[in-house]
Amino acid sequence: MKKLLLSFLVFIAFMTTAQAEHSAAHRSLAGHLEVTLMQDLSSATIGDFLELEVHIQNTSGDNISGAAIAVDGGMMAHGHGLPTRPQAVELGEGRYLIRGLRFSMPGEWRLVLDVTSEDVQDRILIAFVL
Ligand SMILES: [Cu+2]
Repeated sequence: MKKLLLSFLVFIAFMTTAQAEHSAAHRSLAGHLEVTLMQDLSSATIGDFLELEVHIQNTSGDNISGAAIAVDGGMMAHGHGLPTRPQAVELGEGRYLIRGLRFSMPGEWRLVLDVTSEDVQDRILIAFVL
């Protein structure tokens, strides 16, 4: 019985980890890019500025360097965009820091990242609830 309980707990722990990893990785709309968010946006504090680090790779796992990222988004249900104009800066090795993000109210938000590099142009949609 103890053994059964233990394997059940291991299974739950595995499922939780797998789910957390999955929710952080986003495939771009045209399928060229895999974008990993280094923090969970749904745990953002409403009204506070935050910085979001993202890791951008192609589907072969190569880092995307030298990309320009245009940041947009908003709340579909309320018909408004982001309250700020966030900017992305490149950190190197496929990592970028998005500064100036602020989510002003609870509800369903959408973040849109338009990534343009030498070889690739694609869009990432990130939906989350605050
Ligand atoms: Cu709103």
